[in-house]
Amino acid sequence: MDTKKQNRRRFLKEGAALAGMAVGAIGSASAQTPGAEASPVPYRDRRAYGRRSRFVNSVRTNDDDATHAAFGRSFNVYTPLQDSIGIITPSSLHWVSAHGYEPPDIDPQEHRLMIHGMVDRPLIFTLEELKRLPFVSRIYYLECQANRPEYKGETVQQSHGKTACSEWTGVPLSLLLQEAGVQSGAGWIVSEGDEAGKMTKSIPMAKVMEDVLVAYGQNGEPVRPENGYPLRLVVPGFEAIYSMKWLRRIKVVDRPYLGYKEISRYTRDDSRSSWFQFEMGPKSVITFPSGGQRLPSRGYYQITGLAWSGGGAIRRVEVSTDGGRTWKDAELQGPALRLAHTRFNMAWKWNGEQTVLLSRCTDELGQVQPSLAEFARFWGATSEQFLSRSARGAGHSNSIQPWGVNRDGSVYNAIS
Ligand SMILES: Nc1nc2c(c(=O)[nH]1)N[C@H]1C(S)=C(S)[C@@H](COP(=O)(O)O)O[C@H]1N2
Ligand SMILES: [Mo]
Repeated sequence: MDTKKQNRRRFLKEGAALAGMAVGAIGSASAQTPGAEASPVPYRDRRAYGRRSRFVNSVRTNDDDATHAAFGRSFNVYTPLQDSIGIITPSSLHWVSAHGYEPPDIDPQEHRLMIHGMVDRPLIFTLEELKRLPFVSRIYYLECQANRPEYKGETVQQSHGKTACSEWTGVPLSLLLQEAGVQSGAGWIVSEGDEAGKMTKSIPMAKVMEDVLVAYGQNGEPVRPENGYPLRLVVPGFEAIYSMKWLRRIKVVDRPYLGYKEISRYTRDDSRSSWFQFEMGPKSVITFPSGGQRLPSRGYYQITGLAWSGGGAIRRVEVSTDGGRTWKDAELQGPALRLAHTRFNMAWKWNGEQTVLLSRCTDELGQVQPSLAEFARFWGATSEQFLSRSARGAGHSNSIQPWGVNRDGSVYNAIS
């Protein structure tokens, strides 16, 4: 019998335990902070563009001063994964990383996308012209390579909130390049954004021809301003820095350009290999229960979380409720799409004792998410060096996230 059925049967059999939950013990188990907006939104304001209930107040935040300092005058906020439901991140809660410049306020009528360099026919598109071309919709996650569990956030928003998953709609970049006619000897593109600092990033041609999108749609709406309106690249599975926002120019070239923003972000001077990191490894995290939340009583819970991998689809997620002594397969709540967040669940009866919860995933390539110790060893360092940030930035940190549960039900980050 599969885990799904087993879980359900166990639930039905022991349903009495659930029904017997003391009335006083029923409280909000989520990290949604109570305290609704002062007054209901007037009827006329609710009609034109929908709003969520005034009792729902999950928001993007950033309390990580170190990241702020590192990025200077940046617009960085994280996704509240502790409140996530399903696999799609609402666009309004999609995390934002912007390097030193405010998201620009772009008039779509004025915006142009130029394709030039090693092409037979340089092209300039208006947004309207792009929208006349064949388009596709794909569900892909994005993740910043600075999404590093060893930075020890208190909540899952702080430790893992630089990832989100959307349905992206747009034109395959391969189609535009076929129109332009890529010349022989061209092996890379340089993409450029339209903010004041004109961010650039070089992308290998093989990836471009495989699955890169020039997206104008996000979750059934135009891409949000902070996420790249009116056009962004979506480079699925790669570090999100490749997914150029406010896309205005693509230059076809013979080699990577190593622009200022390309080598000054997420790279290390002592390691040229970090200039060319692409695919993110398999990663999972339990979103409930997670750091900062509180279990109101002993008894039944659904442990739930998200898993994803730059290597493709998630095939398996295992959960341990005893600090790694034993592991059980979690249920993958379909669809488990390639290069998308995948939701996992597992029924758990908390006996009121102190414990540690872990999740670890395996992707379709057979890659298994490592522990922090394994990850550190791979980079010739120790867990302590990663936790103290002296091994700062090595590799794509995808280590297993432990959440500790205290006897009073409080949940804390137990990384060590
Ligand atoms: N034009 C432009 N594109 C950009 C960036 C930027 O600063 N400017 N940041 C990159 C980085 S480092 C990340 S992690 C992702 C963040 O995408 P999001 O803000 O939509 O979550 O955008 C990438 N694309
Ligand atoms: Mo990033």
